[in-house]
Amino acid sequence: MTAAPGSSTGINNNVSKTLPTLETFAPEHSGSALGSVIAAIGDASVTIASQVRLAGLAEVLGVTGDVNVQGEEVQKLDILSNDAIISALDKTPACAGYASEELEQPVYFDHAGAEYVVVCDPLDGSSNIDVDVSIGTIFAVLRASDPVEDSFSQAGRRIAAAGYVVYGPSTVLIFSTGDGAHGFTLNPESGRFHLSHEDIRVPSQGKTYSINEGNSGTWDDGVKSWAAHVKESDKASGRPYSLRYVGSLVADAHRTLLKGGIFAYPADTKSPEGKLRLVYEANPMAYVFEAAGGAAINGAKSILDIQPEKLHQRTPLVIGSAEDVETFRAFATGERS
Ligand code: P6P
Repeated sequence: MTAAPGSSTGINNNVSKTLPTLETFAPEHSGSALGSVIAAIGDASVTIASQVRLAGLAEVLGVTGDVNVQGEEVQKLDILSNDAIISALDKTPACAGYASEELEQPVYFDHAGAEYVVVCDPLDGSSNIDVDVSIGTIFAVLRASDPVEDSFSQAGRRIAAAGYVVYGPSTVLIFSTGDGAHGFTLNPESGRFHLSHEDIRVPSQGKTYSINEGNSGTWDDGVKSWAAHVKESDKASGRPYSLRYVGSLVADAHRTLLKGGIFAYPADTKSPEGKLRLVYEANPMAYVFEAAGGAAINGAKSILDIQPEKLHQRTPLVIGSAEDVETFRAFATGERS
């Protein structure tokens, strides 16, 4: 196959240039304060994508030797990603503050009258960096409270916008402002995101389940019963489901958002509160899934209705197709056995 004119890859890259960009897609946002915050996160993710792509060559692989507030080994790309986002938001007058998995406390910007704050896991799944598995940035935008310090304890239901960026074979930014979810794919030649997934709808039921089966000995009886249920053979209900588990939340969530099915990281005896973080991992994912017609619970109730008590608190997280999440809830609460 010969390369298309002007392209070194054989893919006609001119098409993407006619598609709406992150800035032009939502006229009600482009130029708005909220749009400027989303655009800033998009700009930072372009920088992060280039660093992820060069990880091996730029010798940013490996660890800094430090440990973050979570007690986890810090990968160099975690820090570079966090710095890229802070730098972008520091240049965004609409952003008053930023909280991150990489920071014990939020940072605040000297932006008088700024309307929003951002919460973020700048590089989720970073333990997969060295083995070239898809990783990602997860974010939510909340309205700034008065005092601004109270902004970060708002329940997910109050999110103004949320989404994630998956650094995989392509770099895709998914975001929602509450009514539908949309995807933009980065054109690495232009450095711009172009609309590639308009109005994503999570299928009402899927064919895959995504959970770390290695933890099955630590699950409670309800989760064990659910896991047995999805593995039973029953053609009428599309079972058994296939297991798909990357071990990178953004990768597992993105597949589930587009194809349906269910992702679950339930509480277990190792992680009695769950492993994933409520404010900057579960809430943004829950917001996107509900906006796309899916569901997101902690096993019993909607993630978005949980009142955060601490910035870095953990939660069980179950996201996916509405019917699949409801089946999980029924088993997890003992309604079914
Ligand atoms: P486990 C990655 O470390 C992460 O925080 C999420 O991205 C992922 O879903 C989860 O942990 C994987 O955890 O215990 O299955 O390795």
